[in-house]
Amino acid sequence: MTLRQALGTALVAAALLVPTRPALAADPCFDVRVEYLGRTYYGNIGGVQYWTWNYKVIGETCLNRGLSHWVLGLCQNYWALVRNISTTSTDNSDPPEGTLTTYTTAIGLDPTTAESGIKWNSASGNQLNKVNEYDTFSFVSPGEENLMGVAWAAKGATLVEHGTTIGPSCSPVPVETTTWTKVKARFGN
Ligand SMILES: [Ca+2]
Repeated sequence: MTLRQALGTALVAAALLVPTRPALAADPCFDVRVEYLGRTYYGNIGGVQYWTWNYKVIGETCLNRGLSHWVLGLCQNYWALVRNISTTSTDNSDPPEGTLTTYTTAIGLDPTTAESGIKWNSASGNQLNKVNEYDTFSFVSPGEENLMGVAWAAKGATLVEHGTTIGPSCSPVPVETTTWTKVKARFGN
């Protein structure tokens, strides 16, 4: 083809690549932040200190896709020790949609965000889908406060956001208290 024909073909192809959408349609956006609200002492279980860890997830900047789920990074060493993962949040941050939000929970690898730890899935009630709307979360786990930060990930529609917050450290790994006699017995002496 001639140069003019080639140029025309390229222009048509370029025009086809321009997405068409209603002028007023908002681009999908999803932005939350995770705030660490501190920990309270839970108790001594088998010689291991347990704490209740508290968090708040808040919509910010631009949020027109609801929170599908979020994951707080937690070392695999602690997975079997975690208990009392919260499944509800009651708040007045979005009154028209109600005060109660329920979540299902899981522990492990979330393939959609590639984050491993505690996962909260939006289940029913008032979904977190507005700027300044928030829900609160908690769980009980051992671990020192890791001021270097632990990872989190959150997903709304196809949008994934990653960040860091404060949470249980990966080390030292909690160890059940034992006696020298029991240790020796374990090794047959
Ligand atoms: Ca809402």
